Amino acid sequence: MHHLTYEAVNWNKTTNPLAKVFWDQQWKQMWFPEEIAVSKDMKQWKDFSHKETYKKVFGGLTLLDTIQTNIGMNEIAKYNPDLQEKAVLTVFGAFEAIHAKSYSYIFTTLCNNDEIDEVFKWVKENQQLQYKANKISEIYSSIKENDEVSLYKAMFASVMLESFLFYSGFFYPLYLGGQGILRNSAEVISLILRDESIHGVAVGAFAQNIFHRLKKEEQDALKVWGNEFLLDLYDNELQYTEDIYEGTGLIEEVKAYIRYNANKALMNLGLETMFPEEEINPIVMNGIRNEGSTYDFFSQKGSTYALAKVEPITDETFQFDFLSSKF
Ligand code: MN3
Ligand code: MN3
Repeated sequence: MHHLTYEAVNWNKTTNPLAKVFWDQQWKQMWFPEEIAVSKDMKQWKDFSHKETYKKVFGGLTLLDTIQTNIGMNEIAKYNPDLQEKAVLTVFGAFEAIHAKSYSYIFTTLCNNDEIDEVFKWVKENQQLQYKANKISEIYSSIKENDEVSLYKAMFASVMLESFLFYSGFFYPLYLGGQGILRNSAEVISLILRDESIHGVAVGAFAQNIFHRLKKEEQDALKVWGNEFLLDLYDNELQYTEDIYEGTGLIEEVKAYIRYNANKALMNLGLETMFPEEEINPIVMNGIRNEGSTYDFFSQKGSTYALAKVEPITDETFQFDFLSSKF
């Protein structure tokens, strides 16, 4: 019988100080959707005029978080040789499962069974949604053993999903919640967003460590690949936005927000931004900039909940000398 030598994860050694920081922050942010009183949104929901857009937004987000649970974090954790990073990514995966489930909690509260079935059917049939799911999953499923280039690509794809693709969906509940419309559902989204911010920064940082070990030619090739990959997803995202936001009058604002977050994803990876700076709707930005204090902005329950359990995240939380990542 052939024996392999298995190594035990050793947290006594700080081989990777970042892994410990991300581990601590993620657990401090523990939350469950059932702790938010989404049922308080039911009255407003009855008269809400863009239900289709709202349901599609949440359907799309559910699919992305499902992939991130079942394929993304699993595959990246599996092939990442760093045992502490592996543990952190596995914890992130558990949070992805909470995210994916939390949309169902909102659906269950606001919609009837037929409406819910219709959304999940739409998810399988929407071309742009399936396109991005395929593009990202393909990269996740192509990681090879002991191959840093394919692992880097998977991490890059993960940051695209977490820091860029989610935001065409996040826009709507943040935009509405900021105006006191369906604000409990928006609070669930702001809790998800708080996790995704860590994931984007963490996986971006782990990817940067790999990138710096690669040869110049490999780095150059990955930069070209990354730009093409992002632009491909961006084109698809514009079509997706035109489809789901039709009739809301918000399409151009969502597109600007998509470009803003594409730039943020690139910054998380330590790469140059691609799109010029432009103005983002301040209602939506407020939900992003004050991640730690978003909870004053939303419902009372969240405010108490967040204060009791979490130290606010500020720009400084993730400021490391060797990272160029910023919120
Ligand atoms: Mn998630
Ligand atoms: Mn995530």
